[in-house]
Amino acid sequence: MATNRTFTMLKPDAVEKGHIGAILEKISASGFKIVAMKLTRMTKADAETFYGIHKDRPFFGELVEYMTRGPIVAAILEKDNAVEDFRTLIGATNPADAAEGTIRKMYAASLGENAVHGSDSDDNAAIEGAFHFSGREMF
Ligand code: IDP
Ligand code: MG
Repeated sequence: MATNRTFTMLKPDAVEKGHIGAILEKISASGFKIVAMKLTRMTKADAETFYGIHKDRPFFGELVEYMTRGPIVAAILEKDNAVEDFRTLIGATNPADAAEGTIRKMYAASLGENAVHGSDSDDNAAIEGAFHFSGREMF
C-alpha cells in the first residue's frame, strides 16, 4: 500500500534562480503538507551516497558536481499517494518531455539541471528522508 510521505529537494539551480518561494507555493497549492524542511548543502560524499544507484552512469560525475555546487532545500512532504502524485507534479526527468504546468516544465533548464527531486518509491522516500533529517526534525 502507498504511504503518504515523499522526499524532495529543490536543487541548486532552482535555489540560484530564486525559485524557492514559487516552487514551495506550487507544492502547497497541490495539497502537499511540509512535515520537514531545511536549507542545506550536500558534500561530495553526501551526493555520491544519495545518488549511489547512478554511480556507473556516464553522467554521475556531472550530477555530483551539480548537486554540491550550492545550497538545496530538502523537505519531506505529506499527502495521500504522495510518491506518485509528487512525481506527477514535477514531471518527466527531462523538462523537454515534461507536461505543461509541471514544476520541471516551468523551472528546469535541462535534463541534468532539472530543478527538483522526487523520490521514486515509498522505500526510497523513507531512506532519502532519513538521509537528510533526524527524527526530531520530522513533524
Ligand atoms: P529522476 O530525478 O527523474 O528520478 P533519475 O533517472 O533518477 O531521474 O536521475 C537522477 C538525476 O540525475 C536527474 O534528476 C538529473 O538531475 C540527473 N540525470 C539523469 N539523467 C541524466 C543525463 O542523461 N545527463 C545528465 N544528468 C542526468
Ligand atoms: Mg530517480
